[in-house]
Amino acid sequence: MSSTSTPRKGALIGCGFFSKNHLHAWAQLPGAEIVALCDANPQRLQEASTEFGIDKTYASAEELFASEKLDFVDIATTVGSHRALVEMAARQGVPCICQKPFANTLDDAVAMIQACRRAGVPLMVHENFRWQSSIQAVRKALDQGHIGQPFWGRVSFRSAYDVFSGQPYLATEDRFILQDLGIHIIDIARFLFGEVATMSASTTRINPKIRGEDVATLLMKHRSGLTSVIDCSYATANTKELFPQTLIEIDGALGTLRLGADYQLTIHVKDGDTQVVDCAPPLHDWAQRPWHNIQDSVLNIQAHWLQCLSDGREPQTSGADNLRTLLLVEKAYESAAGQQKTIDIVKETPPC
Ligand code: NAD
Ligand code: 89Y
Repeated sequence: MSSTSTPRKGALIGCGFFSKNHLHAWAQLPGAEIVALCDANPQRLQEASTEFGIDKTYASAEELFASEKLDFVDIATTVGSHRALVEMAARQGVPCICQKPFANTLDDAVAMIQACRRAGVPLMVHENFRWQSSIQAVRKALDQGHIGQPFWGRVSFRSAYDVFSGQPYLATEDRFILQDLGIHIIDIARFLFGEVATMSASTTRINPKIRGEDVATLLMKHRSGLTSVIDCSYATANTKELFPQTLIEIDGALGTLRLGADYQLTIHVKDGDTQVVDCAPPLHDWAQRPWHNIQDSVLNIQAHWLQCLSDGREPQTSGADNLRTLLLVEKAYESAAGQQKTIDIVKETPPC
């Protein structure tokens, strides 16, 4: 859609902690206009309505769909409500974006994918980490072939940042870091290294005040032959707190890539140059450090959604694509519960 066309009319369901980022990003994108808000919590609904100047508000998705003619809906609720809301959007024929984690079970994910497919409506999971400026820079450097064929990679997220004050539900669920954060890191590994053939995992809980695991380490063999290590921790007090930065190491036949602290990407070519690229994200006028990296990726994924709607293309992280990430999360829990048993991911991929 060109910038002179009428913006697509969208509604946002779920006006909680993270939704402000969606709303700021939509306001920055000329191709969309959020015309209505929905939240079961009247106070949150009112606050978002006032802050973003969106007058039409609904206490339930049923009322929203009954009253508004929408070009898309953006679901920013927590995982327990996703299936009912996505299936409702599909019944109404409304294209939808759904926040991560997409589903609590693979069955729920498959049901949502099939409902949208049957209804012929596009579905994208809001898997935004791959849209961070630094992750895109790593992908570009790989594509440029500087380091030749990659054979080993590490994607790492280690922090002691207090995520529980903003998102208290993260402390009380049975599953924590893999389901909440590891899911992004696994998606980055798929984005950079391709699909996974086998995987094993170990998890542990260090923080006694939370219910789920806060440390996870995965060893994966990709179908290309590359080996990757994925490591995540919310129990790691580094000398410098880097939340929410993902660090990356990739070794290739001709050199190495290192995405280090503060978004500095070092590309070293064997017997050649070493180049350092600053891939820090822009600080939008609505963003706050240290979240600006994630906030910029929200803008980028929402722009991608609008572009895909205009082009009639499937979004990169469609429901069907995200099912592969979810499967890896599910199997990582299974492997960790079974003494790090190695799981054949190819055999386990659900038909969809
Ligand atoms: P939150 O609990 O602060 O907000 C969720 C809101 O949804 C609440 O206000 C709740 O009342 C509303 N809600 C729930 N079910 C509803 C329903 N059926 N109808 C209407 N309203 C309903 O949660 P949050 O911290 O904003 O997180 C939301 C989602 O965003 C989570 O899945 C979380 O994992 C995800 N998240 C993603 C990122 C990212 O970078 N992609 C970052 C943080 C959070
Ligand atoms: O919920 C998580 C996410 O998706 O990104 C970071 C986060 O907010 C806390 O781990």
